[in-house]
Amino acid sequence: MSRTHSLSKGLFTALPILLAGAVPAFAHGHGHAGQQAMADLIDAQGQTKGKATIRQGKDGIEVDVKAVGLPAGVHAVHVHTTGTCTGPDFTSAGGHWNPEKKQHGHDNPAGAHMGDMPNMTVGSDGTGELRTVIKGGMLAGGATPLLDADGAAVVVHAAADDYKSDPTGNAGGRLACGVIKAE
Ligand SMILES: [Cu+2]
Repeated sequence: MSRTHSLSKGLFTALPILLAGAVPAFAHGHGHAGQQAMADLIDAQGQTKGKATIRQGKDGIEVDVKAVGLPAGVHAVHVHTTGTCTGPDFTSAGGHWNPEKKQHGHDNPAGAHMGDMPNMTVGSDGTGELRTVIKGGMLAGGATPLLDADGAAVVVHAAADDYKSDPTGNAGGRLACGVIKAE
């Protein structure tokens, strides 16, 4: 009788410690406040074209773009400097996010913009995915956060980025745009 009692008491003592140990793993998987964001991509007609998920990782900003309903082919994808997507041309999103005042493109000796990302290949089914890391980028906090006063946007272009032509990479028009919103 007294043996059973002390055993269950020991279990209840251990429970808060087990729960406390589980909290950091849970918080990491779901992002901290201000450390995760998303963007709904829309086209010139306001139709949904997929979404982007954006997280703060330890090496930079992790971007995962899942696009739907786009023309097959290779498309440039960038983070642009202003969080406004006004169709049909989406010039409202401004140029590429470029807090370090560099030139465009990873193949440009004077590059690259922080918002420069690899091209995304869209298949014949109209879907494409781009997963990349913007090295050294900060979503919030720091000297040049992505989510500053005027926000930022993800833009998918009509053509491929040549990774060197300043300032646009010859990427053509803006097919889809998504305002990045903190979650
Ligand atoms: Cu762009």
